[in-house]
Amino acid sequence: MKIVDARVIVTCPGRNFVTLKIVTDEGVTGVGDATLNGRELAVASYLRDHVVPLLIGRDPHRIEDTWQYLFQGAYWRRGPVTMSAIAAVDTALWDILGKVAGLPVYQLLGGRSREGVTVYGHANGETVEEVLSEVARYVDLGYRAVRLQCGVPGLDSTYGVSGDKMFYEPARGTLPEVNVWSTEKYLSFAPTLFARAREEFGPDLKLLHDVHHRLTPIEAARLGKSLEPYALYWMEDPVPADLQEGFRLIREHTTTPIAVGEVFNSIWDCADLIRDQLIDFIRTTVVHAGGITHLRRIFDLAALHQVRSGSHGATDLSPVCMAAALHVDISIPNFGLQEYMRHTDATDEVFPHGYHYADGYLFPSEEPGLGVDIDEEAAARYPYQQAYLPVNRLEDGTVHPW
Ligand code: KDG
Ligand code: MG
Repeated sequence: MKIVDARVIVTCPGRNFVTLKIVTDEGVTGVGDATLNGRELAVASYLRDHVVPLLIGRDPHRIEDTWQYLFQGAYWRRGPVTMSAIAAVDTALWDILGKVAGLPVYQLLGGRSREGVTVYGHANGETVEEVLSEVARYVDLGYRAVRLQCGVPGLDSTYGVSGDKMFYEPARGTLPEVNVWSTEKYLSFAPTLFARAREEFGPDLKLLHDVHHRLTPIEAARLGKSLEPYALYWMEDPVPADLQEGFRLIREHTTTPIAVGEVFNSIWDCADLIRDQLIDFIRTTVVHAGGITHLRRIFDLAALHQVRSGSHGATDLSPVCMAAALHVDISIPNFGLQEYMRHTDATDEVFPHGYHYADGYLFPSEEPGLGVDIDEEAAARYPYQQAYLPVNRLEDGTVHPW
């Protein structure tokens, strides 16, 4: 079997997605997500101009060899653009392999380790009351875990808090929006939200919070300590992810579990964090961390060090990524939690998929391969629209330096 074609499809059914579709001489096809929010066309060009020509004529069964060939061969290693492009190829090859074998991809990864994939949703609102009523909505839908984000009194807008419910779209506009940030206001307000949530929903519901990299290590340590009475399942991205040493300081001061990794793109971004047990959850995912092959490598290292997975699953990761993530989640021993932001109806129309949600769990498709595809005719009806992620400024106008 040989690869005869690889198409890069850019579509915007509510938000931009980049998808690679690989076609073989036997007519078997595979899909991979290559979406990098706010920088989509860079990955599309990387694929079209530099990767697709290398794929034509290759044997699609050689997944590991293709991964190494693209990674080592580029010379310029790592980075979100390169790793998203490699991820798309890798994911599409696993999809093809599953179809050839007649098995869902999770069976090729070692089979089921659990019955369903526990997911968390996003409850966000401008006020505590609004957030709590969103949490109640998720609880009614059967969710066992919810991430809470609230507007900070005195600040006009906060990253991660939007009018969108059930899905989440931080990128918009032909220029980045500006959010204003105050660490002092945030730190003094955050515990109030979780005190109320515990009061209202009791001890069993898993409560999560995303700091979006806004704090210094000592500030994050203070936040973690102040949230200890409310037993969070995790505190996410407390400090900028590139400052690995900072996590040691947080760890020395608080028992609030730490999750990080959505902007990581390789095992080298988190090897020290995992080996030194400075984190509890690694949140890398298929599309930004080199595909199923590399994500498995990261999660296997994590398993050796009692670190669990918690893959990123925001709306800007396409249903192709979600489908692939679920095959990994259901099969690995050290699964923790999967983020699940739903997609719009238009996105679901462009990406028909067989995974489904029931009672707090997602279930991967049982079809051969990943169980997801792209409807190219539908995709063509939604042309690319430029959109940027927002920028944070402090109250005096300084661009937030981390
Ligand atoms: O594109 C950026 C989003 O994916 C990010 O803001 C979402 O932090 C996020 C999360 O945890 O889902
Ligand atoms: Mg996050």
